[in-house]
Amino acid sequence: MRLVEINFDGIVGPSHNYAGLSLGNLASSRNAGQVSHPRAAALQGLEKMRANLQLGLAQGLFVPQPRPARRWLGELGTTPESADAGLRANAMSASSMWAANAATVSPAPDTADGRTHLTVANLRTMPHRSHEWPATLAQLRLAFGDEHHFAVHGPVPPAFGDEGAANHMRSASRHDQAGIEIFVYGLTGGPFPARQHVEAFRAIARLHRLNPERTLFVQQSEEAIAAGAFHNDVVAVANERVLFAHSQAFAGKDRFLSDLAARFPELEYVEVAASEVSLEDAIRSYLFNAQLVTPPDGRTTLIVPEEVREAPAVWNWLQRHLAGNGAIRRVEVVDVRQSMANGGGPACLRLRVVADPLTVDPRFLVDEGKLDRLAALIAAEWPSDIAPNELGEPKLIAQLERARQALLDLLELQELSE
Ligand code: SUG
Repeated sequence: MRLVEINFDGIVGPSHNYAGLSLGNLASSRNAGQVSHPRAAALQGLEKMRANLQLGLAQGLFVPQPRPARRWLGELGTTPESADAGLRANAMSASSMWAANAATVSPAPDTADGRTHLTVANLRTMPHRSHEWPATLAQLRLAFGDEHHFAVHGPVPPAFGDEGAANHMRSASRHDQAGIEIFVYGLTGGPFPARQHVEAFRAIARLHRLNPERTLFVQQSEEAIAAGAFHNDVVAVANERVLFAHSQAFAGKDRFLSDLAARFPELEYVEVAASEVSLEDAIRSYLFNAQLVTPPDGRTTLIVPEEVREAPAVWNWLQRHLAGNGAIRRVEVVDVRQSMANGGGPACLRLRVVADPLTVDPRFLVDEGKLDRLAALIAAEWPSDIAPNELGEPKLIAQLERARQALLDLLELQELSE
């Protein structure tokens, strides 16, 4: 068994558009009504995967969901043709690209039965995301179908909102060692919804058979949610020994940090003080919505979006940190602007799973050759742009459904056809 971190990125679906559906996600609201570029968006996502491969990291993918979500509209007694514009937009979002919200993952070294556990997120707070979980679950059951190594759970009941790995962190000396799992929940977000309910995470910790002594629950600060950090991964990210966070990320921060350090003395906590980078700058640039990874050369690397380079206070902070030989040893910049405009940075686009790649269905793993084939298909089939008022056009709908089917054919994932 060779347990490594595998990042599964959601391929950006052909219906990617800016309908402004996520209250509390400032980028989504700011860009509502803009013309989107699905083809460019998906190609940007593939280039990010390629950059990960070139760093020597294992890389996987998830496929976009059927859009329009005919099944969901049917449950609401309507169809893509007859639904009003609001419902239709909720059935057309490509939001499953943000795979950090697909599931919460507890790697095998942390669980009592020695299997990697995944619980699909119910995403019940936002209507456009609340219907993602059945199609996500179908993919998880395929990708991680080896029951000897994985346990895939259905969603926790919708009484308790759950947004998956975006609010979950793990501290461990190495990925393949037992770690401390950290569950970040929201209580209030001022004017904005707190999407992650503590009861959902308590249930997941039980279902995943975690050791309560090595499990922490911490509240996300109200000020962070109110400033636009609708998920914890907009203000904090952890990898192995390093926890990188904004000083205003957590409520009861001192207690949390001392509880964590008591359980995990090797912790290297890297804090960005509000006096150096404001919460507003952190959220606009997505400094923390970065992939913090350990490539084979062992140098802790932060993969940030272009927007970080464009925010002087943020970029200068990183340069000072690098010059001072801090815990982060290398910074890589990726262009995911189309996703960023809907509030999804490099970390939102991936689900981290610690596993032996040999135990994963190979159709969900990528190499450079597969990325080339995917890029050619996307260039041929994905729409180049979509204006929000085009979402109901039969010609566009036919193109979206054709494009997805072509992708499933290329990946030999016909089981996921609807
Ligand atoms: O749930 N945006 C997503 C962004 C998710 C980011 N994920 C993480 N932070 N892990 C959301 O708010 C915008 C869709 C729209 O407006 O059409 C949207 O759903």
